[in-house]
Amino acid sequence: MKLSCREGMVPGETLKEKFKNLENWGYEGIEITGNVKERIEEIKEAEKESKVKVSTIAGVGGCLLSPEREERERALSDMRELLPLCSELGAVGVIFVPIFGGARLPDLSPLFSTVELEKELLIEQLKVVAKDAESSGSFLLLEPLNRYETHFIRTLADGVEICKAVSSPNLKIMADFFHMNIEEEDIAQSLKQAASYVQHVHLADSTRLLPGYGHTDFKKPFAVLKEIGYDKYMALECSIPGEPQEELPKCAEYLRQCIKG
Ligand code: LER
Ligand code: MN
Repeated sequence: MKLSCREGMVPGETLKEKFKNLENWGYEGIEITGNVKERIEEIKEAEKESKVKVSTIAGVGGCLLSPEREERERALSDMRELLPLCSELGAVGVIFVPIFGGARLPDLSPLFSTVELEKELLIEQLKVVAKDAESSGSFLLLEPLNRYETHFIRTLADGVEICKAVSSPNLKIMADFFHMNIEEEDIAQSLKQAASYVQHVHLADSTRLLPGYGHTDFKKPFAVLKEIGYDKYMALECSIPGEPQEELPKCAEYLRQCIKG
């Protein structure tokens, strides 16, 4: 398991400096969160000089479940643009959320309820864009959120159901500890059940602060990740209560202790 961190959490005047800081503080990855195409040369340059690599890319715009065709197409074209950039950078894949907030499609009962319609529309679009993922060799990473951020895919099992319906080796899910702390009955157990589909992890404590600043138990779920042979990244996605230059190295150490068990 490799530790990564969202780029916005890392101090540094330049990307190179952020990479250097993360390397010195015990991290192996960085999660890039936008304008990747415009910055591709700068990112590659920073990667070349550092042991830190790009773990993942977030920042798909639009919305796959919008009633507006342009918004759906924006999401699809962002995914198509970012997938080959992931392969160029050696990143695992592109993170996407099917929809934030409430439903925007109509309720077509008795033909389709809103959620049935959303599922069908999501699956049909993912079947197409998953082909791009397959040819790029990178993953599309579906992220379930919690009930306060989406009405739709909220558990790892919900995400796995979509992956099974799409049936592409390059469509997987990612597991965010903050959302799981709200939605899963047992985080460790749900990771075990979704094992072969989990290709990325977001880390935050129950408070959405750095791990260690809340009541989430990281040891048991990490033991499951070890047991299932998870060897990809776990990226911090949270707020830092203090000075990042002190807190980020301390957090890497805390997480390594939790991984040891
Ligand atoms: C939002 O809460 C979140 O967890 C992000 O990773 C969504 O992309
Ligand atoms: Mn997340």
